[in-house]
Amino acid sequence: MKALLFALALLTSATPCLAAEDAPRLFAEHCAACHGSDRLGAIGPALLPENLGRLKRPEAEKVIAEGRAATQMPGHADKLNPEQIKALAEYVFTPLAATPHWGMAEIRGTHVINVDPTSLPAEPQWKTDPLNLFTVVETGDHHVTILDGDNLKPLTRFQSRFALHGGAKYSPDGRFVYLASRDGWITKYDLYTLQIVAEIRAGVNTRNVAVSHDGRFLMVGNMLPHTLVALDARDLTPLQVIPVVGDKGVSSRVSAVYTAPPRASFVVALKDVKELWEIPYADDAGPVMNGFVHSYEKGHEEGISPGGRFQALRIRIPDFLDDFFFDRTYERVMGASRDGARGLVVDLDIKRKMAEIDLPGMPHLGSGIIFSKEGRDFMATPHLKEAVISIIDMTTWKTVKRIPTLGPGFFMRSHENTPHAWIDVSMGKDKDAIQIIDLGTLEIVKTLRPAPGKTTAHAEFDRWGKKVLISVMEGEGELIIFDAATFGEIKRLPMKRPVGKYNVWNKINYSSGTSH
Ligand code: DHE
Repeated sequence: MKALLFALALLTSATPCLAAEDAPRLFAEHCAACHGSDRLGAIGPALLPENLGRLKRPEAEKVIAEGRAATQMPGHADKLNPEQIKALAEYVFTPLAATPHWGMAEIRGTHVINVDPTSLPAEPQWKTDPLNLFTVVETGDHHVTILDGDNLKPLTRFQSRFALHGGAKYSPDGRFVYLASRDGWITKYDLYTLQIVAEIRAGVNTRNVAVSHDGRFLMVGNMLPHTLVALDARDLTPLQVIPVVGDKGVSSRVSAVYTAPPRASFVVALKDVKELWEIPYADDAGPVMNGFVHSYEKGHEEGISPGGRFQALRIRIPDFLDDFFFDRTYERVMGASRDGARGLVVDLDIKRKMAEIDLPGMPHLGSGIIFSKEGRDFMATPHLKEAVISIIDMTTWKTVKRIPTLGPGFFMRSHENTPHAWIDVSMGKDKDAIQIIDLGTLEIVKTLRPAPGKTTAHAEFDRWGKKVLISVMEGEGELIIFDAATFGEIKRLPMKRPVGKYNVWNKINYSSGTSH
């Protein structure tokens, strides 16, 4: 009998059929020390499906087996068999049973102030144009390069939090840059002294961050948990956690939060509730009308300022919004619906939908641009699922032209000093192509393939609109800099999967050719 049991035990250990319940045990043994027993992250990143972004399962298995270069993640192939590795990869792609709690106490517990912001020197500690710098996010090895836009040489390169995502945001004077990671870390970096000032983890999975136009506040929009978190821009002290709950009691992930400077407010789109929120931040912003979502008593959690400084106004809309874009007045918001079938125009003053836009094919409104033609404003947007750029008349809200491209694309850029817009088509088979549109004729005038076969995307102009920087988004990638007028190549800089790059001047002046 003993021999039979032994043989059975041998058989089961040799059979690569791992019970699902073994995955949590393996995780606790091999991963929890760095990634947290709750998978919310510790010295290593959070291992949740929401945070793993576009990482594919086979890639996850490879990382578990072989480790990740230039990080502290070691390979586990010598300790785990292929089935165990598969089970672990399966486990990290399984959503948590309940939305994790990440309230004021947890947020405060992560706050690090490296430098007293009041002790910083008033002038840059280097000589170049401070308003023509670029912050370049390199996700290949989780670094950021600060690039001098005049001589195209890096000023410095530093390690960032894991998986930065979304546009870097600047203080109104362009001195500080704020970076958000998918894991919820917000970093404040001083461009004058080239050092990190403060960091805080505002969420478990963060969508993006907005900076108030007066530079006083940051508003962080989270997917996990369902919150908005207000921070003091000086040192990132948390001010308030606002639960994102619709008027029927359903909570929602945040799709995006952006600043509306003339309104002194943050505007927030929601993924799971048919509402658009506006959160005024001016000192005299008080309860001016019915419809506030949160009062201190009802809603917000452990706010520092009594009464909850930030109060959200809700606007009911007929759809969930995945992304949005302002008109020049910031009175109107163009939103893309979650199913990608149509667009809505919402008037923030009248507080309701005022038009629908014919926009199938998942428009990527956040990276659209505004340009003027014969005295009228037009908006141009790429689509994630259609090989086309849509041009929308911002007076009639009609789609006046659809420019066929080589494939669906992610990003679009222009500048006040150029007659062109640059797009990528990186979501299709021609992922190595960059196309240039003449905004006068609305025709494609040039297609570039500077790195054949490699994913090439995300253009950004320098402050003068004379140079265009493009990313070759590969592990061993590069930035390629073009002359905006001749389309000729100027320079290449090797980089590790450079994704986004953000010019200080264009951002702080809310250039109509770039994202805000
Ligand atoms: Fe992004 C910006 C959402 C996938 C690179 N992306 C943004 C913003 C949002 C968003 C809401 C605006 C943030 C801001 O600037 O404040 N991104 C999404 C998605 O929903 C999507 C499709 C799925 C997801 O995984 O979240 C997505 N994004 C990606 C990528 O796969 C990209 C190409 C590579 C990456 O880093 O993950 C990517 N997103 C970017 C970049 C920006 C961005 C470079 C900044 C655009 C800009 O120029 O301002």
